[in-house]
Amino acid sequence: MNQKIALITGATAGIGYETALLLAQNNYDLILTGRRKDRLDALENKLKSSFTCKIITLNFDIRIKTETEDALNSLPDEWKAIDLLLNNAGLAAGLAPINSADVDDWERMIDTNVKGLLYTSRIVSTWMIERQKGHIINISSIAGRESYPNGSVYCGTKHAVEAISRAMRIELLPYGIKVTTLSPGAVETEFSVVRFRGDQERADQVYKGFKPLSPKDVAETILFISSRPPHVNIDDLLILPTSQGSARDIFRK
Ligand code: NDP
Ligand code: 8X3
Repeated sequence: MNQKIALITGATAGIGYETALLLAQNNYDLILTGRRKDRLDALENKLKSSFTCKIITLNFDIRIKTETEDALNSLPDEWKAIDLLLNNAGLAAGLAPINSADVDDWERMIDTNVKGLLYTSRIVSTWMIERQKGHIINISSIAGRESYPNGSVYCGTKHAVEAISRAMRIELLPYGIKVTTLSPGAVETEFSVVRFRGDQERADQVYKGFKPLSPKDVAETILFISSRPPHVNIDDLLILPTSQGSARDIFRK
């Protein structure tokens, strides 16, 4: 085994995928999760052919409590010594006002972004408490600090992540466990394609006329956060593209 173990939820795309690549280069063994098994297998092969790290992939839907519990509890004991948990799996579904938004979209966002994060954190924090060490990084969003029209529930889920994160931070203080809230602005990933149900043209409009963050920019920030000395915790960090000043203020040329 390498010296450190990281568990990344939602490693099949975007921020989670890039973070897996970067942590593999930085002496982490990795537990990688997601629903798309073909992508998990491809990532595992890529990492194993390029780096010396060990990999376990767990293919489950984080919205389903029993699937999440069974997958995590199936880990061999030596893999439960997780140093870094990146609660990253998440999505926005739709962009619509309160009176006409799709209720199923609300369920997907709440179940993934809030309940999935909670199911995972409950189990992994128990293991961290036993070892009196660990670091949990919760991916929130600028939408966790501001609300924008037609995004009530996505913004609501990310505000919940911020609140949960702050409480976790205090609850886990006695055990020396670090908790960080990391809130990105616009990052060009599959996020908008998912939000607009596969409409690539509409997704492209989101990033038009300015340079958004890349998932690698966020991965590098995660590596920085996770490599601070034991007495330093990056508590709460907002990272935005230079052209973005708030959730709704993006300077486009
Ligand atoms: P992507 O769509 O590129 O990646 C999302 C990841 O989450 C995928 O690996 C996906 O895996 C996983 N995921 C989604 N739903 C589930 C589920 N039910 N069970 C298990 N895994 C799931 O988006 P990003 O990389 O951009 O998003 C990562 C995080 O960053 C999210 O929490 C998002 O809210 C947040 N964020 C994104 C921003 C952006 O502008 N892109 C800005 C701020 C925050 P699979 O589909 O294989 O299950
Ligand atoms: C993703 C960024 O502004 O689309 O969390 O909500 S935003």
